[in-house]
Amino acid sequence: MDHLSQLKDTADKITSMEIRGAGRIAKAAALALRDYVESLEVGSIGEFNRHIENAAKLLVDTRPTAVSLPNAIRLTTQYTSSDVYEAKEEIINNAERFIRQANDALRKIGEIGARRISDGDVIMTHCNSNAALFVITTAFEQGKDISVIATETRPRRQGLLTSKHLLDYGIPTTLIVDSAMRYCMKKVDTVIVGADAIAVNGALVNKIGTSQLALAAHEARTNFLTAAETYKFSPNTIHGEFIEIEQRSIDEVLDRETLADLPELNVLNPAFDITPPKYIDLIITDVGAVPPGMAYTIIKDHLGWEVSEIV
Ligand code: RI2
Repeated sequence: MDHLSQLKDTADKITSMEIRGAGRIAKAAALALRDYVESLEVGSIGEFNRHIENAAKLLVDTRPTAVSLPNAIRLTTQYTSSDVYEAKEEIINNAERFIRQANDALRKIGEIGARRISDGDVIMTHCNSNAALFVITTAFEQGKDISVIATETRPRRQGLLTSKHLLDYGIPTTLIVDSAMRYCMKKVDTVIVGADAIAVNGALVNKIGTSQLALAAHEARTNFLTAAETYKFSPNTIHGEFIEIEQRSIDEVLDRETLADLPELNVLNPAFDITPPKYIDLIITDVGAVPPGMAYTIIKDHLGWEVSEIV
């Protein structure tokens, strides 16, 4: 397979969710750009720029919600040289740096988040978040006797991936259907989920059902944490932009036969929802455990975007 086909293959895998999870898609995009650039043979910097723009667009268009994707692509494709060879080197270095820092961020989030987990805690998590799992497994490796309640996470049932991962570590895990989250909340000490995006006001965009989980935790006075690398914060939201909620195929919800039996049925399949900052106790990032009100500072200090730059 040539490198453009490989790039398209990565884009298709992100769209179909064969590669999924906000962090994983960001790293896959950075890697795809690195490999693409390595093989790119062009005659001029103008041609090079056009190829990079097209490649970036192909990747960024795959999934609209997880801001990790445009952030990773922007950080990877920032180059200053007008010499093709040097510009290539810059992109390759950027991609490798992004992947290295993203992996390091997970380790730091694990360390910081594990301090919020006590011996004997019951933790509830939703969907399948690498960042949230790093917190849970780090706490377990520190010798804390913990157990986890994992929500199934319809329609794609990522809760099964989470359960398998935790069981492989030897962490006692119970799977529940999503609608049992409030019923089971009374047993829970801490809820921890991942993040597809954090807006400038500290609102969390994460897998559909997260906002219900946050409400149930709030009502029960249970801690609600989200684990988010700094590249999951959305710079565009300081420009007043909304974060688009991805609507996925209804085939994920019902099989074709059932749909054929109910031709007049409308089915919706929003992939994400928004949890207001007032329901979030802490955001566990790689630069510290911060309240949602610090989102702007993270965007400014760690992504380099400021309100003053807006024209
Ligand atoms: P990590 C996932 O999205 C889930 O919503 C999860 O909470 C979030 O990405 C963050 O995952 P999807 O790709 O980056 O399953 O922490 O739609 O792995």
